[in-house]
Amino acid sequence: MTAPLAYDVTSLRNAIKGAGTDEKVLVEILASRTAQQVKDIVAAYREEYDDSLEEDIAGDTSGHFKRLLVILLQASRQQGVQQGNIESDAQALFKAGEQKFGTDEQQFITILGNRSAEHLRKVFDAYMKLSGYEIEESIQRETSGSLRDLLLAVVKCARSVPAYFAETLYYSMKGAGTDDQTLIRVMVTRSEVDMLDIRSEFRKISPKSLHAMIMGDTGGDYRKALLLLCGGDDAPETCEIQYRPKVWTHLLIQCVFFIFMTIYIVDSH
Ligand SMILES: [Ca+2]
Repeated sequence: MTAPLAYDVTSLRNAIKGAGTDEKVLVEILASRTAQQVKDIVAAYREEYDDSLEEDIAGDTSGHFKRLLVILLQASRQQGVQQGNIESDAQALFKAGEQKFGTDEQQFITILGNRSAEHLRKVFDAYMKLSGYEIEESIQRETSGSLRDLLLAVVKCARSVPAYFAETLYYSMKGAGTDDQTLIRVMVTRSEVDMLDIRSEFRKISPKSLHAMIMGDTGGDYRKALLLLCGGDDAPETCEIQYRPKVWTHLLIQCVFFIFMTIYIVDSH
């Protein structure tokens, strides 16, 4: 099992088996992972705990939020663009939300849970032309709670996964205090995947680079490890100079982190 996969499996287990449910972790992981990654997570979870992740999540959540999580766990998004459905999907979303008294959440779940990212981006454009709203605005108005968070995460990931993680990292550090669990989880699971793209997206939304913000928000060995996962420091608007530590250094750090977090999590229960 790779370190990021093991980290996902442990994070999901702790999100549902701890006291209460950590919806934020469910949302972040299930909205952003590829179909193959979700399948690997489900298989690794079964191997590790001899439990069904779908049953465990379904047992811990409810309503429309649960329904969309289950669809995402089944990892069966359509492939490519269904040209003939772009307009009708946009209309169905408009009718299910802005044009309806109340909201038909099921329609949002079906379309956002089953269409490909590529198809959804075209639906969002058609939706904007049709309604005059960004789909995010309508989701904000028409839904609430964990379902709203999950729908927004799915939309953001359909638009750009690195942009979604740049935003997640930014809010984990912005303002007073730091959401260390989120910061570590994103850095460990994305460092070998799309960290350079995340760093460049981060630069678009933050006055400081990811590197500089980690420097300011953390300390000691923890900071050193996070900075290694991050790589170089990006100047505003340019990401030309890209420093990448050797792959084995990354893996070593991930392993150390993983062990550290496992001890921390086990210890805190
Ligand atoms: Ca409505």
